[in-house]
This record gives sequence, C-alpha cells and structure tokens, in this order.
Amino acid sequence: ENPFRNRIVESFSEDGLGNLSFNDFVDMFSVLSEMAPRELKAIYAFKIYDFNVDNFICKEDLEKTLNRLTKEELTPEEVTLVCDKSIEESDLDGDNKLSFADFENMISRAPEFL
Ligand SMILES: [Ca+2]
Ligand SMILES: [Ca+2]
Repeated sequence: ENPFRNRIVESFSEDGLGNLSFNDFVDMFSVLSEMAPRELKAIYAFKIYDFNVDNFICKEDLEKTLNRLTKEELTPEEVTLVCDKSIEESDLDGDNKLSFADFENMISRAPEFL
C-alpha cells in the first residue's frame, strides 16, 4: 500500500496519464528496485513529488508529498512548518521553490525523501 501509487504510475507513463506501455512498466520496476542507482531514484522521486508537473517542487507540492509520507499524521500547521523549513534550507538560488539541483541538496540532508 504505497501512498504514492497513482503518482508513481503517472510519472512513469509516457502520456502522463497513467497508461503504462510495456517499456514504461519495465522502467518503473527497474527504478523501484533496490539496485537502482541513487541518481535515477532522485530523478523519479522529483517527478513523483512534482504534482503539478512544472519541473519545480513548490510549497504546495511539498505539502502534498509530506501529507502522504506521514499518512496525514501531522497537523496542517506542522506540515506548513516543515515545508517552509525544508524549502528554506534547500533552496540554493532563493526563488522559493525547488529545482532538481535544490532537490538533490534536500535529499542529501534528508534521505528519507527518497
Ligand atoms: Ca511543481
Ligand atoms: Ca530554487
């Protein structure tokens, strides 16, 4: 029971709608396997957490991510606090959202996001 199930399938489908071709399916399993290189996992984690698919993880994306990771055990205030802090600490270029480079910075401090 993975809280990101739908997002994972959408991210791996070429049409972005969750329709997996056989190749998409094979890609998905190779990335999800324990053997996948960290860099590849990071690329797909970024895609999965980028809910509105604008190539940045903004505060709203991170809030959705966190709500799923914590199975909504945190109060909305706590989620907002953690998101603000994570973005503040990881946002290298100061635009208030996380590019892939910022995201890599974040997961090097907080590997649980992978
Ligand atoms: Ca986004
Ligand atoms: Ca940034």
